[in-house]
Amino acid sequence: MQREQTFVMIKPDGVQRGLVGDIISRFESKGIKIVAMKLVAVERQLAEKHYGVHKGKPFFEPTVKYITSSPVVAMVLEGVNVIEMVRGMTGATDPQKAAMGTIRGDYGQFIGRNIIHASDGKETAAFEINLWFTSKEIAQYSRIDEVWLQE
Ligand code: FUP
Repeated sequence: MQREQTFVMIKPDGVQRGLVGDIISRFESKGIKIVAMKLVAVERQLAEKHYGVHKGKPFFEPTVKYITSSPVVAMVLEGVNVIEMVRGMTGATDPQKAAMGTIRGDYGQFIGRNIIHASDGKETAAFEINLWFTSKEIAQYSRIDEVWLQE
């Protein structure tokens, strides 16, 4: 059981629609630890790097415009198997296809406004954490309920 970290961003629609508290609450209630968090007015250069793998695709430009249109909440979450667990909580990329009970399934309707981003693997998580945060911004601490999360 290896502890790992993942990068999560509540996108502009999530912030504008007042969903930040509800979304963070889901992670907290699941027992996932927040180790870094900030509100960011995203610059174009950062957005282009973040979505670099999609450069040249038709949705690249609209997606960059979307996440630079209004502030986002960026965070690093930590826990055992947290990358896969958070992707599961996030749901399918297209909110129309995302299962109810997932963040995109419960709060979204359209792929171009899908509320949240979460790293999709170990390498992506390391790249995105390093892109959005300095090591000084990431805290190391124990959560008091950690002993109650596992046998
Ligand atoms: P995800 O990992 O679920 O965030 O999805 P992707 O990395 O495949 O896509 C990144 C973002 O591009 C999505 F959040 C929304 C946008 N996108 C589209 O608008 N249309 C598409 O067909 C695919 C992605």
